Amino acid sequence: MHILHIDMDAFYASVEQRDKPELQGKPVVVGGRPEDRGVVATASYEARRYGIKSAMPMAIALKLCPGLTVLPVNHHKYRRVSAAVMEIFRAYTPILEPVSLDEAFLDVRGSEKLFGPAEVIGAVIQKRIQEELQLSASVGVGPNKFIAKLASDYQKPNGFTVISQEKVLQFLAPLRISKMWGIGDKTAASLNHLGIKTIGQLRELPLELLEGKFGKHGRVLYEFARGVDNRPVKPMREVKSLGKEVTFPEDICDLEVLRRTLQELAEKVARRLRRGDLKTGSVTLKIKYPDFQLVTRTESLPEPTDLPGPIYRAAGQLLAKHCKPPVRLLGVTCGKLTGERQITLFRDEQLVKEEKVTAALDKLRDRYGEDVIMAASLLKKPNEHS
Ligand code: TTP
Ligand code: MG
Repeated sequence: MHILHIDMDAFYASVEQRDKPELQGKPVVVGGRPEDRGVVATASYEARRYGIKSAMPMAIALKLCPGLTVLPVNHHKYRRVSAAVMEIFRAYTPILEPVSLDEAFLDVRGSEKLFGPAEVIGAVIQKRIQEELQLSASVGVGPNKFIAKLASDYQKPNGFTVISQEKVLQFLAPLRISKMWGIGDKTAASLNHLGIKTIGQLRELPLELLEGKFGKHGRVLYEFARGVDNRPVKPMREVKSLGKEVTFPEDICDLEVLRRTLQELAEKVARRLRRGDLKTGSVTLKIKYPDFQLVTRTESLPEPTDLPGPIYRAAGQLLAKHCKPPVRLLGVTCGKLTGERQITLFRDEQLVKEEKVTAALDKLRDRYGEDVIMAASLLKKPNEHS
């Protein structure tokens, strides 16, 4: 019993209710606007009482609960809160596997001598999240990931469920198969067809039948039904660099095409930096020639950035200096990543402007997808390029 699964309750909505006390105890959802055909990202537990759920069209949510407060998604804020939650987790074990912004697995096998048994660690973490962040989390403790995840879900919100090895079979038996990991609508429908609704009933099916019906996945179902799960908690490796590259369908001689490709790569890498709340202090240009010879050149930046402009300019200078077309592959990698917000006294006018434009573009991308917009210069024909 060394595995914890911790999941924040109604995460986005709880963060908003915490920051706007007048919304506490009220039905609140976070998501897209009904006039944009937006959907619910998450609903407060008060809103769930009206039948409102994640992924439901906002227009329907408003019909179910006319007094509903609808708030936009504030990714930046949730990422910040998520980082604080993960930092609390990390204080108790380095074997930490974040699954999404608001949930993670922890393997505390090596920490129990120091902090006490797994359930004590779970209780301490839950209390710290409440006291330090004014948010509630549900904690599951079990012998493996599968059981810990079901346990954290068992008594939400603010749940605390410990399932020891001896209790596993008894705990699983009445649970609906749709709660099981890896059972999607299709598998569930096909099992329902056999009259199987609970994990206890699933356990009665022989291995051969499950393998015959679901292939490799059949064995997983067989084992999960018995509470067996040998997947390790995989600690997240620290991100040291972030890069993006393209191999051209045919070798490129035109420097202008290479420059535009660089700009696209810079846009993408910068967007990934912003998503991770990271800034880069160095840019590496990677060039592979038709004979597979590989050249990399690195340039430090005057100040850390998460904007495409400075990344593109540094990469472009390296390109002008070192590149001898034709080129087979081009890549841009950002290194020297930092997480902390840097305060700069002297802001470059152009950068301030770019920051504003980039933030506006990010909003559109969050709403409509990555590919809807690109920098205007990417749309220009080569001879129009300034
Ligand atoms: P969940 O942990 O699935 O949901 P939750 O934290 O809102 O509620 P609870 O755990 O108490 O049942 O997801 C975490 C966050 O991820 C959620 O607050 C919003 C976001 N999310 C979406 O944006 N879209 C979705 O469809 C889902 C399920 C979640
Ligand atoms: Mg959650």
